[in-house]
Amino acid sequence: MDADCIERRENISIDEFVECYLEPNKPVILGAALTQHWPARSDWVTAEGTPNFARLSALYPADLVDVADCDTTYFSDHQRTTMLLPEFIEKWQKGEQRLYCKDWHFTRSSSQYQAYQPLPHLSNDWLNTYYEEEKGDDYRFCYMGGQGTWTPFHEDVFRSYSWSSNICGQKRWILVPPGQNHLFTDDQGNWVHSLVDYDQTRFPRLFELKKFELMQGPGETVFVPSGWWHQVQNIGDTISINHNWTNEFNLRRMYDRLGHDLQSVRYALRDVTGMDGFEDQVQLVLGINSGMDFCGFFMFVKHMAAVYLGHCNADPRPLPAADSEAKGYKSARDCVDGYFLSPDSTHRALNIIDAVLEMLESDPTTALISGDLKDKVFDLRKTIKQALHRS
Ligand SMILES: O=C(O)CCC(=O)C(=O)O
Ligand SMILES: [Fe+2]
Repeated sequence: MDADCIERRENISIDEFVECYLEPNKPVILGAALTQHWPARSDWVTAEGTPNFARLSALYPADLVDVADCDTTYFSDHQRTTMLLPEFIEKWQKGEQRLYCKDWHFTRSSSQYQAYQPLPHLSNDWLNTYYEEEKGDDYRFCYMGGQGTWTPFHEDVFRSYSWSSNICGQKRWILVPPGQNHLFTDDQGNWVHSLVDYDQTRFPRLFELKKFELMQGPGETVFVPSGWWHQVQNIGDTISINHNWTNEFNLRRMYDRLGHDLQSVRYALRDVTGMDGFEDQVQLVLGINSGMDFCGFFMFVKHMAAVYLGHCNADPRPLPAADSEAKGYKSARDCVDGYFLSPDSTHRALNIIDAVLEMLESDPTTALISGDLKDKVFDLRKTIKQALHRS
């Protein structure tokens, strides 16, 4: 595939983003002007455009961060250690190893100031709304590392979308559209660690892979669609802010992924298929492996359905104040742009929720597991239908 055929958009309305990229699940690079006003883009960076090491250490002196050694392999990832952020920054400056600070939940500790705000186009974020409100957790990260640090080939959790904005530096991305797992999976069911350095005897058909490559410059944002595998390499000292996120447009994909993972667990436990409580054991393992079982998925959907049912019954929430200097972080729900709260958007979201719940309700697994999941799904669908009918 052409090396540079991922579109770059400098100026794009939310409507156009939804129509051309979010709904069709297509990648896009959003222009640097959109992040220009983020405090992180000036506070974390020197006038020369390099990381402001001293400032970062001063802002986050006590944060424990996960640091990957990019010259090692640990299952599908690199080996990782934990250290204080200033310790990592010191090692980074020395540059003796390719160390990469990853998945740092920097918004948790920093109540000092709002370093950024998700672009309005990317603000319809059910994953962070749910995790923040129900689990006290989040999928908001910062990544920092020097020349050649990289993230191995992977697909994101829950078949979520990701967005990644460069605060400074550049990233080289390889993006692989869904449906090609057979080309990058070996006889043992393991996927390839790196698309640029691999054993051809283990992955003889990898050369057939359809893929896109792109360079992401300072300030630019990459939208990674749902189910697109990717590998990322930093060019020079690079810092990025990344979110995993989901919404109505990939809810079906999220559900399909759960069904696929369920089949893998069933297969792994095939020797004990007939035992008492087998389906509950499968759910237990599914929850551990995939981060969510069927009931967990339902709780997630129910939470978001309640948000939209609230919109049907009351005035839409006012637009969030555009005050990026505000102290403390805005909740995921408060970042959602008004575009996604309109009556049309609310109807669309509830209709999609109902369609996915219909699949969950009629899935044989739903009736097999203990508890009354099927009844709960039925009841929620009834409430949604009534609300859709009323409004
Ligand atoms: O920037 C990186 O190293 C990895 C980013 C990534 O995998 C993502 O945003 O989903
Ligand atoms: Fe990723």
